[in-house]
Amino acid sequence: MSIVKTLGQFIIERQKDFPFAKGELSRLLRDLGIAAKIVNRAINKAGLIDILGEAGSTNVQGEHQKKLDLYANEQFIAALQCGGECCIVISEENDEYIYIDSEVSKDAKYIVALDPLDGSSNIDVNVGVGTIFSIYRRKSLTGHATLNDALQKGTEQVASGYIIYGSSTMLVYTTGKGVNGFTLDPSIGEFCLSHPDLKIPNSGNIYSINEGNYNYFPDGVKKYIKYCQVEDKLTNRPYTSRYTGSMVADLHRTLIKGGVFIYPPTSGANKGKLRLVYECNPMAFIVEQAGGRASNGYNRILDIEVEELHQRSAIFIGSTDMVKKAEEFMLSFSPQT
Ligand code: P6P
Repeated sequence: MSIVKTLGQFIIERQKDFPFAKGELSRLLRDLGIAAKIVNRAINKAGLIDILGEAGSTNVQGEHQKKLDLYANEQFIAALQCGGECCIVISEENDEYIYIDSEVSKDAKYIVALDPLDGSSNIDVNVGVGTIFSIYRRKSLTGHATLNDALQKGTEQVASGYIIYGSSTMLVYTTGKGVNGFTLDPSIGEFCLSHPDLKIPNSGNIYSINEGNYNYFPDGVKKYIKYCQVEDKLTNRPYTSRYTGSMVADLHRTLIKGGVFIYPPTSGANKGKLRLVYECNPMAFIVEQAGGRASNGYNRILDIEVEELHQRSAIFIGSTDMVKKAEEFMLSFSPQT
């Protein structure tokens, strides 16, 4: 009978990967795991306790109603405030960064960037949604951490991960020593190691993009989509198209099965839609650690300079061979200006 290894046990066991670690990162990951379980409980009950509603309305109990993404945001920020290891939180739900000014966090050295509930518009149709997190070490050594500590390139991440609230709830993360996946066992309320040392296939046959925007795509993307659709037995084409509108769900499938996920620039949004700091960078760190590739069609995502908290970026991410092929089309038909 195989021994169940919980997230907590795994984190402690892997602490030896960081000889100078004093347990702060381990405690930070634990705090995120606790918030994930609380949010998971709310998502699973959302249809029953009527918290799907729009913010501002009241639920059947007459309580002030919170949208689930606001609830998720509050839960993750509360867990980080109580945990004492985080000094700044960046969240999709907050225009400005949140400085955690509390006695318990006075020596905190980590910065956490969050998309607390990505794809939340899919909740009421029961499509998988997720939380994405990215962890940095503050650069300043004294005084209050500032915006300058928050604006760091993806290569500076010390850890990143996501939680997918799907048919099962999983937490997948990396600290730069590979990628490991944990599935929540509701019967014991623990995330248990289920996908050790995850590796993305070098190639695949699934392309994932919102083809409804086809007319607004750069020529390189249009030509790549046609390439995916042409029959060619040698290269396993035509590929299959899969797109849920939830980045975490699409990228989790891509990580497990292989494939390419693209959210390109469009004529209406020349930087793309997805956010660099709390969507593209954390997912790029994970996919690269699993052996894949992530770019904006021209440059490595993790090398992109971060100039503002809610900066957007195009993203081509997934199996190395497929991302490289898409980049070839971008270079040939939509050269970087
Ligand atoms: P579109 C969800 O709103 C999200 O931020 C990502 O999770 C998802 O990949 C993308 O936007 C979907 O955007 O324009 O295809 O609906």
